[in-house]
Amino acid sequence: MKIRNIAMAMGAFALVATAQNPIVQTKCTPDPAPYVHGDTVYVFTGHDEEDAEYFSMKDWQVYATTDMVNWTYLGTPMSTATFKWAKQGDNAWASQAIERNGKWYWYICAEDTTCGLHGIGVGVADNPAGPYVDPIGKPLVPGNWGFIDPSVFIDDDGQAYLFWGNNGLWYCKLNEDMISLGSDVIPVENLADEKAFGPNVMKMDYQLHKRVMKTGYEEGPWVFKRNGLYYLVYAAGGVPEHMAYSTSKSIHGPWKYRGRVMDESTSFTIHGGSIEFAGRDFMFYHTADLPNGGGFRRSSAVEEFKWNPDGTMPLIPMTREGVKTPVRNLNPYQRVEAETMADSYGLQTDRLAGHEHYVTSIHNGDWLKLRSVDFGKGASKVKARCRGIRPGSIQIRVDGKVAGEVQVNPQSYDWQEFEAPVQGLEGVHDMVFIFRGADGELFEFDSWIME
Ligand code: FUB
Repeated sequence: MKIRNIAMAMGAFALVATAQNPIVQTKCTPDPAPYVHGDTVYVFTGHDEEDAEYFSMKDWQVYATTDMVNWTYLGTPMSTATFKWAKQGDNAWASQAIERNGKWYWYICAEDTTCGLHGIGVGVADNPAGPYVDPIGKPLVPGNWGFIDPSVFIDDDGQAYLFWGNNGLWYCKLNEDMISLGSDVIPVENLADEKAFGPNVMKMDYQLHKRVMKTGYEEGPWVFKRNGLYYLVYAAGGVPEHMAYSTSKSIHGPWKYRGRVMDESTSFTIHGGSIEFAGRDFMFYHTADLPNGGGFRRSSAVEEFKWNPDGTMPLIPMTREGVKTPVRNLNPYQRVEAETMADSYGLQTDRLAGHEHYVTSIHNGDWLKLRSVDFGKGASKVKARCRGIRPGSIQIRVDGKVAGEVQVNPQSYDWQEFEAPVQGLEGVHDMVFIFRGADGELFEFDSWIME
């Protein structure tokens, strides 16, 4: 994925200077499932391997933001190893998480080894970043054809529901414990009804190797309620998928097809979902838009949109620009995790569970960008926490000018703080850290703060 060339790195920086999508550049992040909790948006994603030529997915990741433009990696707290019943090291497909009574319930699909088909599982944690455990030690919904892509929803009366399905749509009630079913599994029978789920289309089925009639609904349900109406957003029309939606006055249907929400993405799948955050609305989806992206190397993206006054959803264009106006500015006088970034080139984040995360695989010319940093009346010093045995520096640039440069020479794998004076930093600006040093991997970077 990486092309280590300083001219290319700087060229890439110039080209993507205003790009917000994909929202994460350090890893592939398919099947984004956003969740608003207080002043934070969490996005739970899958993880396509960087070299995947077919679905190759082993674990699930979490990212968070408070401003919708700077994203913090919270780690990779669940993998197939969390679920003893699952095939290990593969088939860790789409997921969605929700908080209830202080516990986090993360519904995933993975291969149920008893039948070799995907089933639905649930991980539970006290914190969105984990650690997660499988509280039942078996699939919540045992494997069956098309049993992928769980979407969880809690209605106003407290009743929780789980929807899921590819080439089929099923749902059931969840008990209040969120880890047991509160009803039978109910199939939605009328997927071929065009008034319910949109046009049926003849499409190539890549598993059957022939053209087949596809229903409007394909996979990736995303269920929510707005102004008393239930919305079901889904990947539609076979592959390549677009995003469409249906609505209903009851969670039990009947569903009424309402139209397209997004056209086909650069990836042949388009899993996503919407949130309202800070009085604004955002739609998440995935694309193949990383430099090494592809249909099996997908990345989360987000667009802001406005609801139509009559409660219908607009057709939301996909952009590289993404969210133009941050929800709030970033405070550089509180410690900022190094793995918080709006954009980056070259460097990586760790692949760990737990709460300690850092930026690694830093090479000469790599950079990371933060948007909308509020320096207020002026910063005079920057401190950076780093470790490693290969020295280098972090150059701070704002509006193309060098504001300071931290020399980093830890000479050990213990975290140490390095500092440098900064100048000319007042008011609100985007800021870039450019990493410099000899060829090869440099130090690791944990966090920074300004004074
Ligand atoms: O990421 C694996 C599968 O691809 C998901 O479960 C589907 O929704 C599609 O995005």
